[in-house]
Amino acid sequence: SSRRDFIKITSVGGAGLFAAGNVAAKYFNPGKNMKGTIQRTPTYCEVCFWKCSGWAHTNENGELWKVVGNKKDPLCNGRLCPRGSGGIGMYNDPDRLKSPMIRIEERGKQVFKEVTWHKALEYVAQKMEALKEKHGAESLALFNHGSGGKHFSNLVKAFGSTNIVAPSYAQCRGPREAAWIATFGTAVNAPEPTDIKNTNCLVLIGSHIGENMHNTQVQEMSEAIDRGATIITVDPRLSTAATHSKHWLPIKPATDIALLLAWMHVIIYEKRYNHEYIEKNTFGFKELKEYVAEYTPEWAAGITNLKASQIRETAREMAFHAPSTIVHPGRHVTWYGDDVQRVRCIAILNGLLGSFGTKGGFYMQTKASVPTFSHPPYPQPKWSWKDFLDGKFPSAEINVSNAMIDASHPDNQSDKKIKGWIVVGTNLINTIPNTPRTIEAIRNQDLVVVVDTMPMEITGWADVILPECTYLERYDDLRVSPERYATLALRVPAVKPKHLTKPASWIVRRLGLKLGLQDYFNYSDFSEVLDWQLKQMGSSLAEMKKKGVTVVDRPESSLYLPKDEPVQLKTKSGKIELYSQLLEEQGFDPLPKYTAHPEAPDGFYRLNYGRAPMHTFTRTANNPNLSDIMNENRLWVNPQVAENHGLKMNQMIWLENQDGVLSEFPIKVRVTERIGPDCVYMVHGFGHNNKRLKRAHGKGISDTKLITRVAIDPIMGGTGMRGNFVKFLVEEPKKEVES
Ligand code: MGD
Ligand code: SF4
Repeated sequence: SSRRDFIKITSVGGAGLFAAGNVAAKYFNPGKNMKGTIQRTPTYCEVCFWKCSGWAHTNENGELWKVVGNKKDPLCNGRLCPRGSGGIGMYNDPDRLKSPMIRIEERGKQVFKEVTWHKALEYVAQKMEALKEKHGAESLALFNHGSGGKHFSNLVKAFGSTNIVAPSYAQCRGPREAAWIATFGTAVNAPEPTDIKNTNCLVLIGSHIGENMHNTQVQEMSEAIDRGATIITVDPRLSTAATHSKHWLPIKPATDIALLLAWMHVIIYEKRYNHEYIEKNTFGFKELKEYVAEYTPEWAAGITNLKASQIRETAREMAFHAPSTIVHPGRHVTWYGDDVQRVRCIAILNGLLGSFGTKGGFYMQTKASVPTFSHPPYPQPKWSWKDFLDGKFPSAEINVSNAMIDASHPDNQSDKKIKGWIVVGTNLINTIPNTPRTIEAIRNQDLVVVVDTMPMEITGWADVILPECTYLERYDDLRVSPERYATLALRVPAVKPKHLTKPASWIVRRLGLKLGLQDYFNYSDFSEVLDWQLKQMGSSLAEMKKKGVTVVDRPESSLYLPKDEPVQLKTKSGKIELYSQLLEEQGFDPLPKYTAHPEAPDGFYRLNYGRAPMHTFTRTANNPNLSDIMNENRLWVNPQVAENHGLKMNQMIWLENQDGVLSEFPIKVRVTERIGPDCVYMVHGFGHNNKRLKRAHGKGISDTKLITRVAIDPIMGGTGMRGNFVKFLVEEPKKEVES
């Protein structure tokens, strides 16, 4: 198979590499007059957080036409993914929030009245003052995801709280960051520094690049496939990546650590590592060698349902290509509660293969540094989330969202309590597992403010809804991602905000003024901040508006660690810690241990979930362009399982989990050989129950609602979500479920 049917990314010209005919045409605004002068305005995409930079095109009437990639941006190489091209659907969505609103009935009943911005912000400011008076400024938490959150962080810190949190840590990347820090002294960060462009062997463990559409990774992987690089995919499901792999290992879910230990065993006991490299650069090789002695491929085969010969063969192949081999750290890695240790295994393997800081392995990231616009120092809070954790989750480098739910919950016995929420750009109801607990925490708040572009499940629980305009209608901070090259990308409004929506930068400034915090917002429009920052860096807003992106070149040699010198890392030993002294000191296993996880009860199947290339989490389900391509999720069921339960293709069924929780809506069955008999699979992000989402309401089901059993990682607090089991209900259940 070639990249042609793998990659589904639009090119600058718009014709693109779409497999299914002219799907790209759907992304252009139909019926708009495209004659005359076309304006292009720089932006960077917010449909996911890869942040590809692009150009928004408007016609002579100032109407938005299309968004295309910026050729100069190494994060997209001039091509946006299907979601990014469909970004204008966020702007055009008729269901968008249109006005500030205040709740007029009980929380959660979703009865609001439209109010002016003045009234809404007066209300919020008054409630915030009351909160400070009664519980202290620290009782305010900011839940955020995306660029609006950056503006609100400034406000919340100026107000006196550092209880700021995003789901991208404890529901996503957190375990891998902790594992990497324990092994290499540095986090993986996003975008991942995987040198796929130059690799000869890419190993994916439950990381489905291609369905998980992160632009440059997908582009580089497609090229790697064309170059004939070896792809090894470990997934209980024949994912898109698996179909393009030389080796597919259909592992029994929840047993990955056993496989990873066996791979180490083969590499070490068959002496397929570079002795000199290991000697010079690693710490704890002897301990690791002794430790994995018993973890033979035969041992792992019994646990993983894989063949010992295949485990051996794939380990040899990885070692053969080393150090130009990447064992990918994954992205959404909060699965079973021992996730730091699973990713530690991945890190150790990369350490054994010598791929860290090596061409074709992991490059060393770099990043532009932007001067801070002057403001007074933030007040020192009396307590922060670290104090609330009180030594729990010692490897949590940043705040843990589920711990903030605990701090907000009525059962919180500590004197450190969260009593007010500002939620910006995150649909917590469908994002943090164990929804009933999130709702109990919401009910316990004195104030809930939600800043969103759409009426989502979380806005239904707000006291005040503040409608933000979309990324195509606003300025935001400069994009500075850690990458191969230091880059800056600019976001400029291509069109005026629709309805009464406003940019987060405007909202926080107005709120700041009402709270007497004007010194923290020393500008009248956010463009002044950008211009000042760019001028400090020798450019200007006017110049960047023409370029959209600036790239600082870098000699290739500086991308990798010097070959002849020993590594000097920020670990305790300064070396790659195969044996982690940090974890040992924190009271955890210094070498990762395999533990068996609970199995599905009779008649139940493990609920597995993932991504689709045309959607991001829950945020895109109602997008007119993207729902046109995929408007519901389906339940993948193995043919044998389907036969045992009498299920047919496209039959609508309901699900019930191990705790008796029912799906709110039915889901269509997809009978497919691509999934094994021990789990079922669905794409995350569907099953919306907010009726204001006219396109997405009741389409498919929400995996989150069925995730009521959560295995918390003791090392950093991540929420393991894959230990939930479902059974099939062919008739609509009678029981009403609270949403
Ligand atoms: P979404 O669910 O897409 O992502 O979780 P979230 O960040 O909560 O919700 C995004 C919200 O932002 C939506 O309400 C959307 O309307 C709003 N929004 C979009 N654009 C803007 C904007 O410009 N401004 C404002 N103010 N709002 C905007 C993601 C999180 O979910 C992550 S990172 C991962 S990896 C986890 N994945 C995951 C999973 O796979 N399965 C389950 N069950 N749970 C998961 N939770 C985690
Ligand atoms: Fe946008 Fe796609 Fe890039 Fe994500 S990967 S930022 S959705 S173009």
